[in-house]
Amino acid sequence: MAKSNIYRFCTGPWNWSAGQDPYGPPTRTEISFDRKLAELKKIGFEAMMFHDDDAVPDIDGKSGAQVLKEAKELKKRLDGEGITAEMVAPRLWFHPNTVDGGYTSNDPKNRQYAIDRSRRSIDIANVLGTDLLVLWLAREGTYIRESKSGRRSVDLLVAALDAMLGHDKKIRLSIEPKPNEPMDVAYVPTIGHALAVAQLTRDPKRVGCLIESAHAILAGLDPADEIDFAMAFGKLWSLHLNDQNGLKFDQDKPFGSSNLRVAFNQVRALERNGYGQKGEYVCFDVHPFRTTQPEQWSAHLSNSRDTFLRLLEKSRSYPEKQAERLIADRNYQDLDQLVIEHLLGGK
Ligand code: XUL
Ligand code: MN
Repeated sequence: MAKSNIYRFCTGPWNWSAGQDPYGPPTRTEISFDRKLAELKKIGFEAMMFHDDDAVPDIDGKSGAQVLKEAKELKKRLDGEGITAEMVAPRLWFHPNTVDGGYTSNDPKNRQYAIDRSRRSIDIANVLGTDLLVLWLAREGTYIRESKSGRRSVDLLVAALDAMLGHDKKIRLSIEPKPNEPMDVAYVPTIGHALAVAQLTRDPKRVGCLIESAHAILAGLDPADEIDFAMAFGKLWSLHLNDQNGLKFDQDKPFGSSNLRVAFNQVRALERNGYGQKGEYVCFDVHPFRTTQPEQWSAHLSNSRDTFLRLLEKSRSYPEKQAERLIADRNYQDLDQLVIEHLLGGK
């Protein structure tokens, strides 16, 4: 296993998925949470990220006191394994109350459900010892545009973020933008949108973002540019590295699987901005292929980590001086080939 200097790695329990897709059932048996937890250290990971109901299953049927009790039990188990909880994210896309969105639902009762559940997630985050709440705004958008007002949706989103910031004076909100899926069109499709919404809240300093490579690609953007943009504002508080082959369903492929050069440029962007130096984790939101055999159950994670570390070496050995000369001469033709040769390992 290659060594990393400052980067620390993280993933979520949902990333050991069992192969189901919209067209077919699971192809592997589910793996127990205990087995996943015990596996993390072995594959070079130090942290786990949680949806609220990954931390406390069947959360909606439990009292506040029961939720906290179970969160405390989980914290003990994490401590026992030496694993940190990186973040908690409210899962606002399964429950019948979220069919038409959570914070931007047209039904006020459903909007209240979304806010209450987010507050519960913050309480869980507190118990697990993390100040990071991740918001993937899954259904905050529309299937048909005329069903909601975009302007009203921005106001509702800001009101929901304000309720979360008011619930806990220390919590930081990290918005994970995605332009589509499950919705046709989402209200917060890019990092620019996320950071603009942050500015409207009661405490913009506590609202930042999370970049997922596949989500940026689905928005037609280069994830490396999204990283540079977010970090120019000091707002990249978490990261979901993975890969995506063009504009189709969200694929969550292993890091570098589709486009090694795009992956290389993400690592370079993280390096030049000092990602990780404030304790941020490199998380992989990747899934095994439907065809993956059970005995390969963690390979998508360890492979993503290995690829990241190999690209880190490539980033650190990149011939900067030579590249600078070519840039000064506007010789982008040779610069292009320099990058290709460097990634290929030289002649
Ligand atoms: C969905 C996605 C989620 C979030 C966490 O595309 O990436 O898994 O990362 O809710
Ligand atoms: Mn993600």
